[in-house]
Amino acid sequence: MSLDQPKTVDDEAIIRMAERVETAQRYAVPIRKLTEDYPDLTIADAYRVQTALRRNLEKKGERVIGWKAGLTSKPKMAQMGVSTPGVGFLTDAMERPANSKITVSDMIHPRVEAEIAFVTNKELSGKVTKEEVLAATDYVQPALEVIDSRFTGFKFDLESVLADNSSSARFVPGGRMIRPDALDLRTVGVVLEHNGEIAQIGAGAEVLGHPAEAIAMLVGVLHDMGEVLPAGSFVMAGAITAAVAVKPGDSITARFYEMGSITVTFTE
Ligand code: OOG
Ligand code: MG
Repeated sequence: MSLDQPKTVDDEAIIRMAERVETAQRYAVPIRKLTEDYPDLTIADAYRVQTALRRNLEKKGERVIGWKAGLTSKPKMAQMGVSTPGVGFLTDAMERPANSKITVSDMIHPRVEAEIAFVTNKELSGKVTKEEVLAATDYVQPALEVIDSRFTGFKFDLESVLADNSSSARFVPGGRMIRPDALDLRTVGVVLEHNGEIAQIGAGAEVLGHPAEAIAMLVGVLHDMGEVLPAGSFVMAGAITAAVAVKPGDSITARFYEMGSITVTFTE
């Protein structure tokens, strides 16, 4: 992941792009991919847009409580046609409790993912190994993520999706909180059920070989952005399987081996 590419757009254009993404998010109205208007947008530029969006939301009172890695598994890369992982930020306003009803009318075309989340108890910065991630992990737990691309047709390229905060929309921590050394996270299986039918099946090793590798990747990207991962962060490692589209009336349950399960339902 290299963020030392040349900047192709000035700060004003970055701010305009961040506003476009924020407006699409607020009114749940899709927009064109940013690269249609800024074809030379680099990954570094895309993270500048994401940072501008983060600052705007913070100014409006949202609190960044953690981060997410995305596009870290082959099933996700194949589903989206993007083969490089990325990161996004999570705010308190995106969090929903397990067993809750999640509204969909304030999203464009939501999809659900089953993930393993890490809660840290030490700051992580720079280039770290998966062992260092595990040593800085207080506990791991299951999470559902509801992603919602702000782009028409849920179609994007790497630059556009990173600028769109990696499609972050809602997240639902749940299941059991367990010590990271109590289980081999590579062999934790997950069964994702959609309206009671099995929709996706996978195991933790889909995520860059080990979910902690995704957190190490994320810390490296944060470093390139001039940020660290503070102690007490909630960090999702990325979807283990392909994402499942949901509509009002649907229910989703993710059952994790030894880590419990999470159910949510969706309403208009
Ligand atoms: C990008 C976000 C992917 C994950 O867990 O892989 C993601 C997208 O697919 O819209 O959150
Ligand atoms: Mg995700």
